[in-house]
Amino acid sequence: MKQLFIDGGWHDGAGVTTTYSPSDRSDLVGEYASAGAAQVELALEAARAAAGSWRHSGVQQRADALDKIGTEINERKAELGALLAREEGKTLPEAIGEVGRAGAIFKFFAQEALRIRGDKLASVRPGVEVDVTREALGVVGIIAPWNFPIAIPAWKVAPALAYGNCVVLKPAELVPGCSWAMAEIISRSGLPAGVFNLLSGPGRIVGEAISKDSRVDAISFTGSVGTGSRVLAACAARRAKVQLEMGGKNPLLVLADADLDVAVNAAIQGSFYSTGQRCTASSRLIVDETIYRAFVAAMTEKLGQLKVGHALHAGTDIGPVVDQAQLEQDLRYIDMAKAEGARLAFGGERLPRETDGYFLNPALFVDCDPAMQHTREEIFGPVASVIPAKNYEHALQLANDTEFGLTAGICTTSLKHASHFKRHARAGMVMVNLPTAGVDYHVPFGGTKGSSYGAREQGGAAVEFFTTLKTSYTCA
Ligand code: UN1
Repeated sequence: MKQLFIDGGWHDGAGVTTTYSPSDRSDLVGEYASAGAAQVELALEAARAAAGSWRHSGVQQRADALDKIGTEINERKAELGALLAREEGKTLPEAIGEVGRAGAIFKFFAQEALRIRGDKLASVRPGVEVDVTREALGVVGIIAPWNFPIAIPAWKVAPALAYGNCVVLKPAELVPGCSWAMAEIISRSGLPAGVFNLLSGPGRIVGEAISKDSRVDAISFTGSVGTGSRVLAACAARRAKVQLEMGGKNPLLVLADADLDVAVNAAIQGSFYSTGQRCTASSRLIVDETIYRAFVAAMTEKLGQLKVGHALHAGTDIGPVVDQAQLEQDLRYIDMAKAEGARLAFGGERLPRETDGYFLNPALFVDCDPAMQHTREEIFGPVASVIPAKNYEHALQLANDTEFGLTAGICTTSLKHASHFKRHARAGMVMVNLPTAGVDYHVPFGGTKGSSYGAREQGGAAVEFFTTLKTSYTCA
């Protein structure tokens, strides 16, 4: 059994979580200790105790540790990618790519630790100088989702450590293995005891405890709207800093002048790769009437060529759905879409394979009306809705008619429409002639409206969440 990492040592939990591959229910991935109240207590005490000196640690020490972690993650990309693909079900190439992204993130933040900037200003009072500096928050609780089992923990843990914070990481219960592997690498990176702690376990025990405990200065959360709202309420009640990344119902516009191949590739990738299990997925395909028939025909043809299967098998394009509950949710929405009168142009049924896994044929619904419920709620599966639009202005209005605002894409050869869309799409990230999912690691990530709350993640923007400002006045 793989243990919890607390205060520089390995500990048993209150229970054990056994994980099985969604590609093959007979493939036992691992047994992981699951924290109870006693382990939460140990970890919070350890993190609190370490925070006092870690906040004043040298930036070279932080940079060296993060760089070492990044190097080992990169060196073990194939092995860790295979673990990720087995545990979560994304295809091996996608999984290896995600591990590489995690390695790159650690190396990026290793360097960012050396670039913590401040300002020096003249005071309005002659003879007085003002320094504005950034300081660590203290202890940061991290609650990570299952769909990016190593990249999301990495993009929260690396900046937290780089800016001098101690960390308590709670990975999603479905994917403790990738965080365990990352924690094991971190355990050998030279960080002092208590600076990084791994608390795998259930949300109702670990997630709730760290959200409510005053020893945790801030929470960085990625997950569902429902859980995010509970985390927000717990943090608000005790005035803790919080950042939330939640759902999306991201539009991808296909204008009359789009390059059809570019649009179809963007839509296939954005809607169905990673089995559609991304908050950045292109779940609403808003297509100009003049190109509509050609687009739908090209999409169904392309979908027919995709191989849905075991995440580890060569040639698989789309892996399984992550678990039974998610599969049931996907199937419920597929039934709902049919009942609402959308036309199923492709897929939507479970697929038998030689192994017992959660294989679902990607579903493409066409002739959808923007009032239909399945076009308004996040499904988080390989299900996309094609909505016809009269022209660009209509498409833009449909794109923004959502409670979410994470990403928005447009396929067009018109500079005028692309530029207008970049300014008018109500989303935190806009993509032109690209899928709405699949982002760089060195630039800000986050959304508007119901998708996100608090400061942006990733890139140089991460400093805003993981530090606080101090203004010092000196009369020399
Ligand atoms: C991506 O599309 O590259 O949970 C990243 C998610 C997002 C990450 C998406 N927070 O799907």
